[in-house]
Amino acid sequence: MKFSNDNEEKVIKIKQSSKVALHEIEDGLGNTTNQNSDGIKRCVGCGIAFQTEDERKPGFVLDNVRQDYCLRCFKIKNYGRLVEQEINDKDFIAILEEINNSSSQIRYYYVVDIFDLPGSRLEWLEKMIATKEVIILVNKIDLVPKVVSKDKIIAYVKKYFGLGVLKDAKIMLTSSVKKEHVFPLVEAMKTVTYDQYIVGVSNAGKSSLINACLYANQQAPSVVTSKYVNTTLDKIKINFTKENYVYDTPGLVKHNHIAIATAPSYWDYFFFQKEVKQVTYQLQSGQSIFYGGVAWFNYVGGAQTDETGKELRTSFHFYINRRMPLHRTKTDNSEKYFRSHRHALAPRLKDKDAVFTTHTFKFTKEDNVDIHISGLGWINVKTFPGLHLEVVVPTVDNGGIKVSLLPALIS
Ligand SMILES: Nc1nc2c(ncn2[C@@H]2O[C@H](COP(=O)(O)OP(=O)(O)O)[C@@H](O)[C@H]2O)c(=O)[nH]1
Ligand SMILES: [Mg+2]
Repeated sequence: MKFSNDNEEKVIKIKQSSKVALHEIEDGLGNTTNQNSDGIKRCVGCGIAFQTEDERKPGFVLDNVRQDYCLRCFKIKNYGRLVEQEINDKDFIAILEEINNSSSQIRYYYVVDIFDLPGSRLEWLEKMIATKEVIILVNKIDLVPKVVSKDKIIAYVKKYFGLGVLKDAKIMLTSSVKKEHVFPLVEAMKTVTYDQYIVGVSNAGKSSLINACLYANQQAPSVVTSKYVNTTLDKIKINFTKENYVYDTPGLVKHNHIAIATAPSYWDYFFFQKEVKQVTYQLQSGQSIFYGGVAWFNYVGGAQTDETGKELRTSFHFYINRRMPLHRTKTDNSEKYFRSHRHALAPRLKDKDAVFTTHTFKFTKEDNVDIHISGLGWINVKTFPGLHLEVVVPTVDNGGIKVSLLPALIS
């Protein structure tokens, strides 16, 4: 639906004047964020305190008494609109530090995204929460191809966290779109009567999980979720029973995720709802594969040969978002190809003069590995001595797009 500016104002005003229905919620149950005894009414969508003074600032509402959602959440929820906010990392870190210091007995649910495992980890957050009880929620498990067993994923994640501060944390697989992965979480949450917080990077799916838990518990899902970052602005209190509650929290923006190098209109290519797609290429050295117009992969060299000295092709399995177009080209031409096609390619980079960082992988033995590119999925390959690969990603601030080498998930 499209509105002109004038109309849009009008529609929003009319609609916003009717109270958003949270009628399934009894007093003290469900999303209780705006039923605080301290008197400050908060948005049930993002947790921010309401204000009626400045429309450009977080928490603005037209009618403080009758509305449950701030105008920003109302727009995201009903029109899928992105509304820019002046919120920065410092505010988020302050909220999380305050939480951590608030009590000695806290249970954290640390949410990581299975499609972006390395990119959804935050070292400082892991250090902070490690002093308390932690359950790692490996989320968006619906994205993993069904052939991969749950036990295998758990063993994989356990090994991945095995060397870090969270090595003893319990691991649960979750997905807000699969009931069987929501019920065990609600049950786990309902057994605890001390403070519980759901934490993790922005877009890991924290708020969607809370909503799924509310729904599974026959309460009204009310927290606002979106493909944009900074959707949740402050903590949101959810009561599953009268004695028992969990807080949703804001997530830190992933500065190392490819989405930040593109305009928000392309974010469907990076945050999505369907199982990942596997695309296999049999490549010769000197060939490259492009991810739309945002990054590319080079098979530089080291190819094996047959008895006659002829080069053997190597299989590369790309695990990607279904919407992501891949194109094959010659490595020699790759940067030129990118520069000449950048206007025609989708998704494309915001910065037309983008500079690139090359990640080099040289293998000395046989192995089965995944190269993860934060936001683009992973490339699986069986390595051999001499194999030389590169991943070329746009250079962004804060250390750039995360590219990491992990043992293979699917073998
Ligand atoms: N496929 C899939 N997508 C999810 C899941 N949970 C969340 N998402 C998507 O991930 C994006 C971020 O979700 P949101 O709940 O707002 O994340 P938050 O920032 O951690 O609260 C949205 O586009 C959601 O639709 C899930 O379990 N499976
Ligand atoms: Mg959220």
